[in-house]
Amino acid sequence: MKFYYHPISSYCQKVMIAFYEKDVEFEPEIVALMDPEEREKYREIYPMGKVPALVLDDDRLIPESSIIIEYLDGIAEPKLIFGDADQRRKIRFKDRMYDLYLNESVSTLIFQEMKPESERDQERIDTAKFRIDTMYGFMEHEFANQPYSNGETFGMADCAATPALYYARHKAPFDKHKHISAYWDRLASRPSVQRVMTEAEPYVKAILGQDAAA
Ligand SMILES: N[C@@H](CCC(=O)N[C@@H](CS)C(=O)NCC(=O)O)C(=O)O
Repeated sequence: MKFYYHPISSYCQKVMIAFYEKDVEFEPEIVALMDPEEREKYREIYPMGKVPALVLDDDRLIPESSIIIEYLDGIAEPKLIFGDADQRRKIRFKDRMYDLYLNESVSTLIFQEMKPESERDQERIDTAKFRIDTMYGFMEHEFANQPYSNGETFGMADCAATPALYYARHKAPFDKHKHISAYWDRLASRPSVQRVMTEAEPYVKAILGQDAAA
């Protein structure tokens, strides 16, 4: 299967963590999203133009990070969406929370800061900061009692939280939240996460600067 991605993209990192946790082989294909020609070419594969997307050997297209992980769960262990129906619902809920309110907000801060000050949208920045603070409050409480987002076992929501926290470290530091910091240390010590971050590092340094990858 062919995996269309970019190493700097948090949603792609989320899926790559799942690939490496499961040790599933895939053919990686970097999409240079900054290059208009490559972008147009990629739209022939996935008209929405978003990465990640997976194309199976029988040509079925599977876009969307959570849906790709759900597909991978059907073909390889360990399960990242596990447990009974209620537990699986909770995993999907947290995965969405991390995507929509943590990851999207951290990305907003990164992209807004890349703009000249006069062009920044203060309302968007304030909303992003509010959502990050709210998520940190929720996470600090959760991780006081459990090592991973849905209990004792690493799952899909943790795949989503990892890239969000990787980028948040500098844009919205969580070092004053001791339980989130300990959670980050647990995530960062996983071989799957180390591999994804090592592969991303040269791109992160080149695009976002030396400090972003530190
Ligand atoms: N909901 C999608 C989000 C994917 C997404 O936003 N990908 C970004 C990179 S992190 C992208 O392709 N951006 C290019 C664009 O928006 O055109 C998922 O979970 O896969």
